[in-house]
Amino acid sequence: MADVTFSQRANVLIIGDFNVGKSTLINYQRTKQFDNTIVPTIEIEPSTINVTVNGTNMIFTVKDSPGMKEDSIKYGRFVFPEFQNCAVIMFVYDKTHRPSFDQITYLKQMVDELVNRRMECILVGNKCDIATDNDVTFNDGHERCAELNMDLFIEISAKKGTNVEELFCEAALRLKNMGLEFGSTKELHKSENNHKSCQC
Ligand SMILES: Nc1nc2c(ncn2[C@@H]2O[C@H](COP(=O)(O)OP(=O)(O)O)[C@@H](O)[C@H]2O)c(=O)[nH]1
Ligand SMILES: [Mg+2]
Repeated sequence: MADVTFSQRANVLIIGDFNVGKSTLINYQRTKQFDNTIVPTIEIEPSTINVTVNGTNMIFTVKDSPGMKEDSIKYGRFVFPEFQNCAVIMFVYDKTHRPSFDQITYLKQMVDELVNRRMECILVGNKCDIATDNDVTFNDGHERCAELNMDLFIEISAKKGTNVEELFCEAALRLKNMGLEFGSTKELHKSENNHKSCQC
């Protein structure tokens, strides 16, 4: 008889300045490889990622987004509506580019203004493989996470794959613990062999 597990779905939105590595992050989690031919993202691009935590299969619809550049009004019209139907938002910055870190404050304020419900907000410092002591430090990220009342801070390298699996597993675990109250549905689902397991 087929192995039947309880499977859950959730929307995950990835936001942050352009060039911080949002698309590279999603691609790495899907393929376990770095792709340096990724083209600029010009619209919301959904893709599916499976994560298994503690025996529960979770299906994430991960929505990639374009960076804000200089037109924040157009960006708002385009990306802010996506805030309404996600269970997790990953706020990504580039450790080697401080303006991308500063932009996180604005983005989190917009989320707080526009969304009146519980969701998981995860602060992600990317490009730790090339960051130096002069760049945005772990402490900077840690403090900003607390100041902005976010739920988790993690540093990753979407190029090397450092902490990428951990990031998605952590998001899945948190949703599992929350009982997936928002931005998600529950359904019975047959387990498949290509679902990624992790040590969470
Ligand atoms: N060294 C390094 N480069 C990265 C990393 N992640 C992304 N990049 C590079 O940063 C550039 C922008 O990446 P992209 O994913 O298109 O950024 P997006 O605009 O936020 O989607 C590309 O040249 C990537 O190869 C990383 O973790 N380390
Ligand atoms: Mg992109």
